[in-house]
Amino acid sequence: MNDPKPDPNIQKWRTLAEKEVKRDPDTLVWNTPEGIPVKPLYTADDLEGATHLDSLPGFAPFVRGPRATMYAGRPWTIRQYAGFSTAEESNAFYRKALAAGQQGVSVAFDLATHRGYDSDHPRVVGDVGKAGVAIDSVEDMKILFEGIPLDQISVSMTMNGAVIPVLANFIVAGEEQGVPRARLSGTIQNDILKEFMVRNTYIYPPEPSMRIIADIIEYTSKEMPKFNSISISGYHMQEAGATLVQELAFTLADGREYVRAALKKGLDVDEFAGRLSFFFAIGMNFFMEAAKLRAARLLWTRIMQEFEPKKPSSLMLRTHCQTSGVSLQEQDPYNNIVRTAFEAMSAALGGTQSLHTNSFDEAIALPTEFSARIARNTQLILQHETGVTRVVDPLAGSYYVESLTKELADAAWKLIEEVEAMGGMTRAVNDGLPKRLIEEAATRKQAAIDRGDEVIVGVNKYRLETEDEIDILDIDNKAVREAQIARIERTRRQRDPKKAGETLDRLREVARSGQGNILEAAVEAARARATLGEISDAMRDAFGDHSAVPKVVSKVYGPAYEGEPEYENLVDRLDQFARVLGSAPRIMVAKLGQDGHDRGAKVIASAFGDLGFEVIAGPLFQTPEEAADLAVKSKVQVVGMSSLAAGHKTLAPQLVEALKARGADEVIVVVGGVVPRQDYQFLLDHGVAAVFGPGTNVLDAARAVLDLMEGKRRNI
Ligand code: MLC
Ligand code: 5AD
Repeated sequence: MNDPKPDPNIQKWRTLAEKEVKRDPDTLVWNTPEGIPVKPLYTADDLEGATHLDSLPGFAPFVRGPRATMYAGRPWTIRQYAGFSTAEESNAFYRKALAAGQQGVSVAFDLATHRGYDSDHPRVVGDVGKAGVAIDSVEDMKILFEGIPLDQISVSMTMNGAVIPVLANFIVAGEEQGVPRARLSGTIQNDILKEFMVRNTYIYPPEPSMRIIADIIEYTSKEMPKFNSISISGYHMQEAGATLVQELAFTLADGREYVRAALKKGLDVDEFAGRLSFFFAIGMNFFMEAAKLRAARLLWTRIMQEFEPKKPSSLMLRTHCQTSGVSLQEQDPYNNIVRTAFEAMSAALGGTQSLHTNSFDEAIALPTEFSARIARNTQLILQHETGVTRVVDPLAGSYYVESLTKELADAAWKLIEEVEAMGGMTRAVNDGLPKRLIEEAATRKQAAIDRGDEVIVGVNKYRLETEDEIDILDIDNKAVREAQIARIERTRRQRDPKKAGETLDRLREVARSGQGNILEAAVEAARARATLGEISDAMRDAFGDHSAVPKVVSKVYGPAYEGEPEYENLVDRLDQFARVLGSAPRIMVAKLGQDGHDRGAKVIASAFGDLGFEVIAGPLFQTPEEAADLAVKSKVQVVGMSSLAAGHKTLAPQLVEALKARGADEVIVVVGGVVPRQDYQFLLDHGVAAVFGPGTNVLDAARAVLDLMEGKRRNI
């Protein structure tokens, strides 16, 4: 647009455009959060410098797709992520879904399992069976896959922290189902770097965590040729607020780091590179998301060429995608079906190999059978009715999409090079750079939504006067926990204790000494019915636990509101209140239980800090008692508990009680996050002063907290 020697035809267009909109057409440029200016018109001129345009699908650099025929030969796998309650209930859910058109299984584990705790551990009382299925030993794993032929159906398991016991249990469950490990097909997420950045279900410190990954790649490349050893994930970065450029760059840089870790084990690159897989989020920026997948394939080929593989498949990026959870809203939730359908179409146009479409009740609770059916059918309709599968890479040649592909690739490459200059992704993660950049982007996005610059239909515009309640899935967490504890006790009673003990000792030794393969040792322990918690603890003995000190970004939310009376008034009110109080009002943002989803907590902490609160960011994974201790020690007036993993009904009342027990009844407790409206009254009856559901404007929340502090108890 700012071409010094504009093409005469473009000049004509500009003149006409100006007449049409009665202003300079440059004002129509949309500056995306990625820093990419999206123009109203793209032409052949925009393709200058793009070197990928002649490539063909199935050939490096795979911009047009990893397969020659893509969906014309075989559509993507409809792979819905699911899991809740017990192995029995999740198994029944999978079998029904497979009978109704789903093509692959994808297991969501509960947070106790993620963090390496058995269901009987005191730290996980609120988490068992809530956000996924509880798995404590091979016995649970066998039930999970009963009647699902593991030599025919591929299984994805989203597991990172407790990846060793979970994969070991899966291998043994397959074996006992009559399927040797060489015939198991599927994927294990096994991507720890993004856990340290955003997802937070880590257990051990970074260094031993990287060894675990290398050991898994080594084991699977030798023993499980049909199994994808890793799913290098950007999904959670976008969920945590990352821009698409950040998602792209950090994911590919993570991938490069894992390749290096595997090479350090002495593996040949062609032994394992073809079984590395990826996972991206697909949000609402329709064309840019499709372009992102094309750019990802281009860049991955570039990265892998450095390692000089011989097999073309070693250069190939294959990916799973999931539609975006954060793009879905609690308000007017049926709109989410529409959002998800657009996102799914974008993933298909980008050339994904496998796809999960979210359910419309995403922002409220886990999917019900009904919402899961609509989500699955969204993909079935896309595959069977729209014709998108008939042609490979139908967006190719679009001036806009090709130009976006190049711009995204260039911008991401720049960031990848920055990470490289820091010494690679493990170093960058240790330094905290990616986390900080993502949290800044998340805070900026929240400000854009709160200000209404970014429109969300039914939330900050076109909001309904009244919202109908929808049916939700509620898990009876107490019953699940009791059933799990009974099964753990039975397993322990029936096993050979000597054998279990010996295999655990051997595992501990392999972990400690650095000699031998950890997964191989864990398979023996799983076979001897050592539990997930015991296997994780044996490794804890060797590696220790990782704990992170929460850091909060500042001066991002505030400056975005600079000069707005609404913001300035609130700052003034807080200032006056601080003068009455004699110091800034103090709020602690708490994360309880094993719920590591901290985007919301971090954004609140950051924005409240800018407004004038003194914010104490509590560490992750606290028990209610630990949180109460910190609140008392920090002399806060308010504790804001952020809950995204459905533990609120157990944990919030316990927090209120713990504060009372410490004589801190005056501390106001508020709860924010994914809390269904059905639960509000329960929380209010149990001493919670206010509940802030999804989609709450941060300034509204701050005003409400201030009102409460000023003694006006009210609910919003
Ligand atoms: C594919 N095939 C073809 C073909 N297309 N053959 C002929 N012609 C074509 N056009 C072949 C492939 O080579 C392969 O065989 C087989 O068909 C299956 O195809 P695929 O493309 O490999 O698909 P799939 O098995 O589904 O694997 C996709 C994947 C994998 C590589 C991306 O890693 C995967 O399934 N990932 C899913 C990850 C996931 O669900 N994660 C959930 C995260 S949820 P062969 O023999 O070559 O294998 C989460 C949320 C949270 O993380 O935070 O909790
Ligand atoms: N069942 C189905 N979907 C789930 N998600 C998380 N846990 C489950 C589960 N148990 C989905 C949601 C969320 C994303 C991380 O994965 O869409 O946003």
